[in-house]
Amino acid sequence: MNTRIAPELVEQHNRARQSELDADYSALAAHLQRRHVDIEALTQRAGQFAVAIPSWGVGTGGTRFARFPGVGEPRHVFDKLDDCGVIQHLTRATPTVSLHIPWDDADPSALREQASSLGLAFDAMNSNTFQNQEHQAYSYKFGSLSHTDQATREQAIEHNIRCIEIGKALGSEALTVWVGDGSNFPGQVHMGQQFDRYLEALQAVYVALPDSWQLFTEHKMYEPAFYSTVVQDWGSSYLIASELGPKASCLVDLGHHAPNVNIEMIVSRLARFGKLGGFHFNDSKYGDDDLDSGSIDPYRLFLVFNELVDIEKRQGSSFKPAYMLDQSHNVTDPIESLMSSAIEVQRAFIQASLVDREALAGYQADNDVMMASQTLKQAFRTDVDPILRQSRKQQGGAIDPVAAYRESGYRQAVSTARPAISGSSSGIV
Ligand code: AFD
Ligand code: MN
Ligand code: MN
Repeated sequence: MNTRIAPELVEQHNRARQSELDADYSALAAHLQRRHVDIEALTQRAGQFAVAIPSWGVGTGGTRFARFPGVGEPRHVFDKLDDCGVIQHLTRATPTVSLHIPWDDADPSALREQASSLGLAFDAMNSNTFQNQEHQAYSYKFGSLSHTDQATREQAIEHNIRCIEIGKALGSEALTVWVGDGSNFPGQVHMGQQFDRYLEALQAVYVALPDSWQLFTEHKMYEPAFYSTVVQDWGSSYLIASELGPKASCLVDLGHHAPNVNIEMIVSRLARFGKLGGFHFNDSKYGDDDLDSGSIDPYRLFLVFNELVDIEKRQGSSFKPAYMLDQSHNVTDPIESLMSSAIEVQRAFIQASLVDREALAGYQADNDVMMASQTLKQAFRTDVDPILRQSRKQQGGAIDPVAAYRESGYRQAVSTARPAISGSSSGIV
């Protein structure tokens, strides 16, 4: 079965939208020219933007109550790669895939071959010690890298080292470590000793990292542990990354903070001390909701990118945090959600690139609060969609990826080859 989108379909799709795009693009070019902004430079910049797709994001997600499978869901990692290939083909903003082990365990050379045939490469590897795996000797019920039992900690260390080995064979260059370790009741654990055990165990993983690799430590305030977590916040994450050494840095998942926390301030702090490693983009209303990026609070996403663009201007091209999506798609087609999320993140990046930083610095120096705030708003209010559409079209993507995907009938086509996964597998992916 052909699991690719035909290039002719995309060409036809684009032809039908060409004149509308031309009109919108020249109108925006004229508008930006009045602001002394070169639209072509921005379109180039949009073309350089990339965000990784989480392999687990192409399957339908669920909650602890239920999971409602969609049609034609990927059965295994090779199907997942096919879906990621579609997302990249249509958006041209997602050239890499982030794998989760053991969910995506498969022959590395077969994975590499399929990925490259789809124009994809591999991003950060993700270890999984928040679930028990088949045939494992020790349970993670009471923790993994921070467990009170040494043999359990060693098992978790071994798993992480295995993820590095697989990643080396795939051409990945980073390991993201997120653990469910923590406690559910006051008094359940000695919080200081638990953190010490975690640090010692992660150090053993760190020494196994190749020189060119990075280790990302991902914090999360709660869930599955509901009283305390061992990597609770960006402060703990920063301490871990500092203790480990220069190859370790912090990963900021937008959903992993207390409500209303100022995430852009965290971004600024971590970058200032060289420990901002990367992101898991998503959006949330109440907790770690894993909703589509930019679907709830696009201004917050913009403000995060406002910091990132500012840091990039100061630090130059050496500043390259890893961008990944981490979402759970429970009620939408995951391919549609991932395409529109990648575009939302790219949009925030381009809007943030529009901020008149010289003017902003002047207003800040003069304590002109209103004009400083208006300077950000002016960039945020600019409809940069023609730039994103133009960039996609120039690179062989679709002007409107969701529409092109629906026109292709991809989901229906793969559903015959991918029968529904039987059994009720509830749970968050
Ligand atoms: C978790 C974390 C972490 C993990 C993922 C797995 O965000 O990134 O890899 O979800 O589903 O909540
Ligand atoms: Mn995450
Ligand atoms: Mn999460």
